[in-house]
Amino acid sequence: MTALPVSSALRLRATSCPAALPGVTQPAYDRDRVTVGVVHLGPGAFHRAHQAYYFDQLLAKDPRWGICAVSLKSPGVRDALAPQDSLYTLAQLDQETTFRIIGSIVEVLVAPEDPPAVFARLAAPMTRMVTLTVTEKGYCLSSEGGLDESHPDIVHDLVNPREPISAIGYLVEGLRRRFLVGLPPYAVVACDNLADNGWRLKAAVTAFAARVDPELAAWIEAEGRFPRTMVDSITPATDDALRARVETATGLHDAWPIQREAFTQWVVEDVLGADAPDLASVGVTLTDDVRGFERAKLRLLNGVHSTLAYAGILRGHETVFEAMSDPVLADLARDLMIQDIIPTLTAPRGLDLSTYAEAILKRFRNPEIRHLLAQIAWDGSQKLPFRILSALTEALEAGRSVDRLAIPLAAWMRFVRRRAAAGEKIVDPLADKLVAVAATCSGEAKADVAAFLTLDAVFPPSLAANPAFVAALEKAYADLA
Ligand code: CS2
Repeated sequence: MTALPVSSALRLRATSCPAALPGVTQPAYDRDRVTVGVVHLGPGAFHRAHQAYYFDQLLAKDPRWGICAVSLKSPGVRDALAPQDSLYTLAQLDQETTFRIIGSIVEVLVAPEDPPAVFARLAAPMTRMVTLTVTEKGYCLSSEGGLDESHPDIVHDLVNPREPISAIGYLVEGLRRRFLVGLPPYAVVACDNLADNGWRLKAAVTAFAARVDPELAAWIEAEGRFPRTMVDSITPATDDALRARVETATGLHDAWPIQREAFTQWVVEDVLGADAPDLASVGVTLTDDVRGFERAKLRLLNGVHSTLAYAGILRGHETVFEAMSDPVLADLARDLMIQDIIPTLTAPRGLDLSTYAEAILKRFRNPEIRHLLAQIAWDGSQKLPFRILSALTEALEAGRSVDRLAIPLAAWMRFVRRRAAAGEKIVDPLADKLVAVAATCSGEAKADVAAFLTLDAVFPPSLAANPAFVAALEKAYADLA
C-alpha cells in the first residue's frame, strides 16, 4: 500500500460511521449482533467490491452471515481495516457515483500470523460457507486442469498438512477438523475467473485430501458442495484519487476504499443446500445452467479485456476507455466477440449473446471508469488459457479460422518481449520463464512464436503442434511488428 495521505478528516470506524455525510449508505443492521457465517480467503479488492457487498445487503435480513476475511499472505488489508473496525467505503461508479459503507467484514485475519485462529473459524459450527478470490494462480492447477502437485506451495502443504500455506491446504485442513468432530462440511464457493471453477477446486481439494487421508477425501467427494460460479463487476485498483474522492463524499478518511462499476452480477450453481444463506434474496442468480453464463462472461468480457490490455499497451494506451476510443481496437473487440467468440458459446436460457456482447462493449466505454490496462495485463500465463485458448481450440476443432483469436496471444508475446527487453517487471507467476523465453527472441515471427510455444504450462503440446494455429500466430505476431 502507498502511504496514507495526510488528512484532517476523522478516520472511518464504528463510532465515526454515523457521522458520514448525508447520501452515504450506512450498514442497515446492528453490527454488534452480526456473527461469522462465512470465511473468505483472499480479501482483495474484488471480494470487497462484490461478495462482501452482497453479504452487506443480506445482513439486513439475517445477521448470521458476517464475514471473517483471511489474507493468506500479506497483512496489508488487515493493517488498513483493523483501525477502521473492518469498515470501508465502496464507490459505485456511474453517471452519478454513490458511496456505501460496507460492514459485512467483521474480522480480518492474516493466516501466517495466526493459523490457529483461521482453523478455529473454519472448524466453527456457525461457519457454513467459505468463499475464495485467490486469482487463477491461487488454485495451483497444472495445464491439464488438475492439482499441480509440483507447485511449491502444494509440495510444502503435502509435507506439512497441519501447517498449510496454500488455499487448498487451508480448505483441506479446515474440512479435516470438521470431519473429525462430525460437523458437516462448509460449502466452498470459488469466485475467480476460471472455467468450471467449483469443479476444478473440488477436484484439487479432493486430490490433496486423498494424499492426507483417503477417508477424508471420500467424505469430501460425497458431501462436499463446490458450486460453479460466474462473478462480474469491473473493479479498478484503488488509487489516491479514489481516497480523496471518498473523503470528500463521506467526510471520513478511509485508508482503503474500493471502487467498481455500478453493474454487478453473481451467478451460482444451485447446489448450496437448505442451510445456505439466502443469496437469491439479494440479487444472486441461483441456476443449474451456470456454465453458459460463465463461458460467455469469461470469453466475451475477460477474453476481450485481455485483448485490449496487450494490444492496447502496444499501441500506447493506458486505460480500457482509451483503448476503446481507438477505432482499430474497438473494431477488433467487436469483431472478436461477434465473429469469433459467440460462435463458440451456447447461450444460457434467457440470455441473448449479441445483446450481452454490446452491453459489455458499453461497459468498456464507460467514461467514469479509469481501468488500467496494466492491471488486466497481470498474470497473462494464467488468464489466457481460460479466456482465449479454450475458445480458440474449439474454433480450430470446428474448422473455423483462428486468425483473429491469435491476435491477443501474439500481442501478449510482443508485450512480454518488450517489457523483458526494457528490463521492466512482468507480473506473472511464470515471470522467470517468460523473461528467459523473451531473451531468445529476435523479432522474427517464426522463431519467436516457436520459443513461446515451448511454454507447456500455457500451451498444451497438441495445440502448440497444430499447423493452423502456429500459422495464425506467426501472422498475427508479424503484423504487430
Ligand atoms: C479483468 C477482470 O483484471 C482482469 O483480468 O479482466 O478483473 C474483470 O474486470 C472482471 O472479471 C470483471 O468482472
